Parts: sequence; structure tokens; C-alpha cells
Amino acid sequence: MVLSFALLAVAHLDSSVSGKVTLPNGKPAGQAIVWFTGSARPKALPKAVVDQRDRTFIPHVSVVTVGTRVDFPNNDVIFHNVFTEFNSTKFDLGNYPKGTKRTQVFSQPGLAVIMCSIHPDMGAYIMVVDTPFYAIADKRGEYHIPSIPSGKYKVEVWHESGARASFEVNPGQKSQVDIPLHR
Ligand SMILES: [Cu+2]
Repeated sequence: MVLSFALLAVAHLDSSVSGKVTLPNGKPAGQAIVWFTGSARPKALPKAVVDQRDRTFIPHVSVVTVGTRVDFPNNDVIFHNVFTEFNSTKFDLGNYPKGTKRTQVFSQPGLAVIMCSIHPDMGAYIMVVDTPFYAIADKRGEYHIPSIPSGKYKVEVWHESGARASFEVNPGQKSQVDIPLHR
């Protein structure tokens, strides 16, 4: 009786998933975005910001859940513009000065490519995901997703270089998932 109770408890425990993402050349895929889509739907994040300082969007790569409102403050001494291509739709938040901000809600999953029409070398990416289970790999390509319920998930991985991966996994059966990307 005690034993069966223990097994039941283990079976229902959430697991964590970790691993290393590598590029097709074997190097670490730093800032790769990894997300596990299953039956759980996410809440919108309470806050997300892509800042503009020193002619740079910060962070360069971010991930948000569907429905998240992203602020784009201008904290630079010069004017910036923010325009986005998202799900083949272009948004233009206009040109705006230091100390002001514009906001965009991302209501569907997909990749948003953020650009500034004044400074063509400025760029950032926001991946919008329809799941609460995601991570951005560190510069060594290592990612960690804490507390994910066991079950079948579609894993998708995106990297700025264009390298990708897509496969299925059950985190209840496998806690170390290394991911080699391909073109
Ligand atoms: Cu700019």
C-alpha cells in the first residue's frame, strides 16, 4: 500500500528538462529559444520590455507568451522608430523621442522581427509562444525548463542563424534533452 502510493506520487511529479543546444557546426547555440508545446496554455506575461539604448535593442532575443504586451521605451538620446514584421503583418510604432515608449500586444504565436527604420543596423527578435514551458539557452547553449508535467510535447527550437529543430518528447521519461540544430 505504501509502495503503490509512492509510485503514484512519483508518476504525478513534474520534472525538469535540461540540455545543450548546438549549431550544425557543433558550436554552442547561444540564445537559442526552446519551447515545449503540450496541452497547457500560458498566461500573458505581466511585463515585457525591449529597451532601446546606445542604438541597440535590449535584449536582442526574447521570448514571451501569447497575449503579452511588450513595451518599447526609447532610453536613448536620439529618436528611434520601431517597426515589426510579425506573422507577415507589419506594425509601425512610428518615430519617437527619448523618454517615451510605444507598446505592441502580440496575440498570436510566431516570430516578431523588430527593426528601426532610422538605424538599419538595429535589430531584435521576439518569439511569441503558446505554452508556459520555454527557455532561452545561455551562451554555452545550455537551457533549463523547471517543473514541466509529464506528457507528450512538441519541442521547437529557433536560433538567430536560421538553424532549427522540431521533434517530440515526453519530459516524464527523459530529463536530459540535448538538441543538435539543422538548417
Ligand atoms: Cu534607431
